[in-house]
Amino acid sequence: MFEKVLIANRGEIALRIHRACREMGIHTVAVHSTADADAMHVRLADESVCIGPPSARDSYLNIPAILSAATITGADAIHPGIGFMAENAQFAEMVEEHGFTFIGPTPEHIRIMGDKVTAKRTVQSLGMPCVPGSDGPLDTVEDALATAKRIGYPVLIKAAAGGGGKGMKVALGPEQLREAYQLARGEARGAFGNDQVYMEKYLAKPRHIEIQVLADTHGNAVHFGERDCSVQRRHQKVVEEGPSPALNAEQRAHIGGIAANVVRELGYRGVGTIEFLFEDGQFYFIEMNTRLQVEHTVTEMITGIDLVREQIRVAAGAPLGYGQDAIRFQGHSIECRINAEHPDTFMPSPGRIDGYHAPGGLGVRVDSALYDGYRIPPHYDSLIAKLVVHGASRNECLMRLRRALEEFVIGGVETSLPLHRRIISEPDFINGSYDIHWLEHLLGLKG
Ligand code: MV4
Repeated sequence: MFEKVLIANRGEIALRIHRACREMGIHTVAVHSTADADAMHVRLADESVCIGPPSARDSYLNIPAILSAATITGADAIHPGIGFMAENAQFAEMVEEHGFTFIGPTPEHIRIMGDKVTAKRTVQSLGMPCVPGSDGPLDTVEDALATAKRIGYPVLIKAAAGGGGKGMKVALGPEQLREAYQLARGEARGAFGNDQVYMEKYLAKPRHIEIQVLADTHGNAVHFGERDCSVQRRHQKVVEEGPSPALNAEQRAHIGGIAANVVRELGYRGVGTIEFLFEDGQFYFIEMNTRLQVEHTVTEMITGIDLVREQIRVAAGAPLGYGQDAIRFQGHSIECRINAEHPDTFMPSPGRIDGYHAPGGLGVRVDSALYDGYRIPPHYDSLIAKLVVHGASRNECLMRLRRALEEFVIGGVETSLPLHRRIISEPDFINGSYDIHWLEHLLGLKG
């Protein structure tokens, strides 16, 4: 096992990784920008290294600075956390070249899944159900028109280098498609330096359901069930829950079995998330994320398994040591992502925390690096806390979440706490009847 892990991240996720390391007897190294000198992840780590100025580009994305910090502190392994370096194949490669272990998949697997066309081809060939669409990239507008004729309108043009919704264009008919095709290519070139696009049948009202997977380096792979992440705004997840109110045990075992099988066949290692659209009882693969996710906590609450610990164990070469049968799903969990942002405009609200009280009690977990007097820097994303609640049933979970949101006090900055109190009081949310457009409709962003 590793003796020392460098955590190449900040905020609540750096703290989350530090906690797993501590419980495994592993020493931790924090890295931080000058803006994060007083951050909780820096305070708690055994050692810390300043890696640059506030701008993420010059600090948390500064590969030479991170590798130098690992060298001077004698770390064995580097955990990239979420965002920043987590899905950067070149970083993973350089980490290994410098003699450290990258706590994550191989650079090859990161690369395959980073190109959405290659990802889809690869998993489809291994039996994954995918959205009907083009067989690879679209080379010409004629190619696009012929594919749309075959699969039927409406269609969606997506960027191969995209993901997370960037550079998507819907077309309802051939006229619109000509325009959407050119627009999508131009936007993709501008945003990613890669104008490759592909086509899918457009699903109008799907849910976003994702399967958590884990594989070791000995040919074992399991799934940990699903999370329903349909409650989102502008591709930012707001509330996640597991199990999905839309699935039964049979559907879960079916898609989970396929997901575990695909990662086993791929020779994948580490944790991963396979994202699906779910409509009319059917699953359609859209993307695979080759990293830990913010909402991994929901899965931890219903399985009782520490996913960061598992991630570190398999990176060190340990076998899983259990099979699918050992993974049991108990009760229900809901996570609220709490951002420092204005309730009406959703603009970031950095500043000094003045008055902080986190809820507690049975079944209540708060993952946050906040403390009273902490200054939220304006340079990074606005996630400041995750409130994750567990209950024996979905109803118990909702009742507990309501009281936890009542207790939560974060003074000094604007937060999304009021939005969460509103969401969980909505009859549609209480009934579990929502799709990926539900929150934006509620907020009046769409017709
Ligand atoms: C889709 C879709 C409808 N049909 N693909 C957006 C993010 C990217 N990961 C995939 N996305 C979508 N792909 C087909 N064929 C609708 C979306 C989509 C979406 C998906 C998941 C969560 C939120 C979303 C919000 C808008 C659109």
